[in-house]
Amino acid sequence: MIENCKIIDLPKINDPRGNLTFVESGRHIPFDIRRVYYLYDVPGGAERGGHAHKALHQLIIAMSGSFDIHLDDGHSKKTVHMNRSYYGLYVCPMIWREMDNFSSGAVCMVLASNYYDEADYYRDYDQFINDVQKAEK
Ligand code: T46
Repeated sequence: MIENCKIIDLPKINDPRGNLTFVESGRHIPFDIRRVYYLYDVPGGAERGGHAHKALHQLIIAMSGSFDIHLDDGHSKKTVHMNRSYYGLYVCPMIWREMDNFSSGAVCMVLASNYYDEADYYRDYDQFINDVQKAEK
C-alpha cells in the first residue's frame, strides 16, 4: 500500500568537517540489507524505473542532486521529490515506480532487501494491475 511508502529521516551528525549519516538494518529501516546499487551519470531527461517488485523492500536515497519518484500501488499515486542525503524513501513490495527529473550530477543509492532477481520484477503495468486486483479477491 502506498501509505507504507514513507520518508525516513535518517540520523545526521552535523560537524564543521562535514556531515555524516548512517543507516542500520532493522533499526532505521524495516528490512535487512542484502544489496546496494546506485544510479549515476543519468543524462538530462532520462526516465528510470517503470516496474514494481513482488517481494523486494528498498530504501532510496538521493546521495547527491535530486530526482522525482512517482509511486503507484494500483489505487493511489504519489510523487516524492528527493533532494536530501539524510532522507530515505522506503518503498515496500508491490509498488509501481517511475523516476525522472534527475538533476545534473544526481546519484540515487538504493538499499535492497534481496539480491538481484529478474523474476521479482513486474515490468508490464497491466500484469502488475492484474495481480494487484487478483490479490484483493
Ligand atoms: C529500482 C530502481 C530504483 C543488475 O544486474 N543488478 C541489479 O542489482 C540491478 C538493480 C539491475 N541489474 C541490471 C538489470 C538490467 O539489465 O541492470 C539493468 C538495468 O536495470 P533496470 O532497468 O531495472 O534499472 P532501473 O534504474 O530502471 O531500476 C533500478 C532497479 O532495477 C529497481 O529495483 O527500484 O532502480
